[in-house]
Amino acid sequence: MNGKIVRLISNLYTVKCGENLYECRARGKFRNEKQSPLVGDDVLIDEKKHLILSIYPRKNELYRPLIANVDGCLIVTSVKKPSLDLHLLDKLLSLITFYAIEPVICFTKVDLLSLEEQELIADLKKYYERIGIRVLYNTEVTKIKEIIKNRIFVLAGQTGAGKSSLLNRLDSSLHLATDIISEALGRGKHTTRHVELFLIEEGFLADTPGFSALDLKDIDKFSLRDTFVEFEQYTCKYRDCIHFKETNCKVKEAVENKMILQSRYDHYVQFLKELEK
Ligand SMILES: Nc1nc2c(ncn2[C@@H]2O[C@H](COP(=O)(O)OP(=O)(O)O)[C@@H](O)[C@H]2O)c(=O)[nH]1
Ligand SMILES: [Mg+2]
Ligand SMILES: [Zn+2]
Repeated sequence: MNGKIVRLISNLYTVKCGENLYECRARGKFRNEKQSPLVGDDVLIDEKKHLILSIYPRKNELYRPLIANVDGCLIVTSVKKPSLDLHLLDKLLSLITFYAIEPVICFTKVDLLSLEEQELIADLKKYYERIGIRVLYNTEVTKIKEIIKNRIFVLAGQTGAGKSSLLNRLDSSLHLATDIISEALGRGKHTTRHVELFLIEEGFLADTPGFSALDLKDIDKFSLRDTFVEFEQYTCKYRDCIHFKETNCKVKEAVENKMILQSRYDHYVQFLKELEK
């Protein structure tokens, strides 16, 4: 029978075949082949012996969390408490774009802002949308569900940004613990390997926050440059212009003319310097 692995606790996999769930173990041969099934894998199982027999080819695999076939990442970004962190947002956008996964920005806690502050967030939303990134508010449950539909998404974002609350909003039967305190108390749970995909209507969302421990150091400077997708439309004097110390740089001109957001460019230069170190 064909199915998808939706949960792994210690060495026990839960495989979803249509509407049914099967608890399976991985066949011994995987260990010899130094391969192991991952959450997100499409697999062939022997449903009577409760064994995973083989893994279908993967589109990609993430290490944190360990999930295969990831289509997108919801970057849960709080605008207050914790305050808006555009440096982190741009870093996550670059990382996710580099891994060829679709980033989607999800702003939370806009209700804590004054109307004036809300305008600033709306402007920011427009900028990121203009460069081709989808941006939503956590209140837009229907739109978020549409994006996840038939795909696998992971969450990213700081502690307290509202990731668990978002999952609860998407599926009120989940009752996930929210708040920093309950999360801190739950730390012990992470000693066993536990990765789980929640079925949100017809899509999957991982409960484990991804990307937080990753950084950009494995990326070369040209790849970093290319993750800033809005730079691509400018043709500089030098074809391999890195838009930093070069003269006649159209990207730097665009920053001066406010066509490119100053914070985006500043973060780009900061990441570039981190790579050079
Ligand atoms: N006012 C407000 N509070 C929120 C919102 N989303 C989450 N919270 C609160 O922020 C705190 C942290 O949320 P949680 O979901 O645990 O964050 P996580 O660490 O990213 O999983 C909790 O007290 C939530 O009730 C929101 O949109 N507005
Ligand atoms: Mg949480
Ligand atoms: Zn340039």
